[in-house]
Amino acid sequence: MRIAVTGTPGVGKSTLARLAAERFGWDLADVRGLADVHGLVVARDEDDDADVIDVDRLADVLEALARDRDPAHVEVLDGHLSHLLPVDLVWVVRCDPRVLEGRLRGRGYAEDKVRENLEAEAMDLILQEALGGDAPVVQRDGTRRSPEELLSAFVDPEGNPFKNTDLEPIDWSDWLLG
Ligand code: DAT
Repeated sequence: MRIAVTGTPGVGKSTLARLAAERFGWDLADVRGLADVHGLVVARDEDDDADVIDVDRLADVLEALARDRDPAHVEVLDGHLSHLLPVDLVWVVRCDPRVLEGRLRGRGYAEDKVRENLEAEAMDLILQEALGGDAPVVQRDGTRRSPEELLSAFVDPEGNPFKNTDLEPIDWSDWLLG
């Protein structure tokens, strides 16, 4: 089975995905790396300073790979597009825009790119996209949790990722209005 670890850039996806893979012996892959390996980074969006990935074709590749896999085998798929790919479960990691802002600025993102990502986070954009898919969606706020605490909020100690499948309530509309 495949778990998408998704969320706005900077929320802590890679940190969580790496920790989960290490803790439970799961495989780890990231969307950007897979797209690269399969020749599916199709363009570069200079305005957005981001690579454009052919998500539909990557979905076909991942579908084919899953057919050859033992269903008990767990793979975590890290990336802000991972919820658009064939997965069995989606983990949406969240981070308060007031904290996320510092992380994105620390990455050297341009002002409009920082703003765009903070607005997307405050408006639950990725959560809404994920809810439009077929897989169950779990949402957790990582703002005041260490990576360890965040992992424990997604998965039970035995590594059963289907134990908690609910959406933690999150409302950052005050940030949007402020
Ligand atoms: P993403 O993969 O979503 O872009 P990341 O895992 O690279 O995010 O983390 C972004 C930054 O935030 C990085 O400097 C590590 C830090 N970070 C990640 N998880 C955290 C957590 N739970 N608490 C505090 N800082 C965290």
